[in-house]
Amino acid sequence: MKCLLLVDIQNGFCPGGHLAVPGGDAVVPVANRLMAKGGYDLIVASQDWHPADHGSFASQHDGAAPFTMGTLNGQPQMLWPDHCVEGTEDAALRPDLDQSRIDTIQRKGLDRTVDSYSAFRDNDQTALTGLSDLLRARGVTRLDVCGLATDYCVKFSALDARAMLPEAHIRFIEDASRGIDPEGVRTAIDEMTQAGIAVVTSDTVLSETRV
Ligand code: VGL
Ligand code: ZN
Repeated sequence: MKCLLLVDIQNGFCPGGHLAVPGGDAVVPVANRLMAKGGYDLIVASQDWHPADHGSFASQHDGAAPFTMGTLNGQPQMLWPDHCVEGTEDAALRPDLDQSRIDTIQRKGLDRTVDSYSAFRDNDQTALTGLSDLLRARGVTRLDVCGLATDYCVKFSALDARAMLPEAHIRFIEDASRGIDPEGVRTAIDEMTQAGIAVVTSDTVLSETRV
């Protein structure tokens, strides 16, 4: 069972969005190609979905500027611009993403007291989203992860997949992903590689199904 996890390919993380990732929109055609021709049995898209008063927003901390460190529930927390507020255009999946091929949407970040970069669990690693149970129930043995942003939600989702699905082969698809900070992207790729996650391109994935 081969699964594709598309992380947070939402308006908010693309140019024009509230937490725009440079070149974020460029992942959409690659993701569409992977969904159409990657030979996946299951396609899951995660969606960052915050209440308007989420504690990761700088606006909820007196005088704090976005992209500075603060605290949330006693833990260090990067403070973000307000983004992906539930039900808004910013939180919608990109309209050019072929949603007809997505089997399941996994929302995350609903609890205002903790951030949730990973599609599998909150940052304090307490509450699970249910995605690991779904992938186990579906017998997923191969999981490819890509999307936005490489240095946050993609990295944490891939590392959690590695930890929570020890039997599965996990890959990160580099050209179907973009990051917020170039240095953070390099670190993310190092961390994923060290954890045993393979770094591949969409060409590699598509060549497996090409006849
Ligand atoms: C993300 C920061 C805050 C992401 C989500 O999708 O990478 N980053 N919320
Ligand atoms: Zn968020």
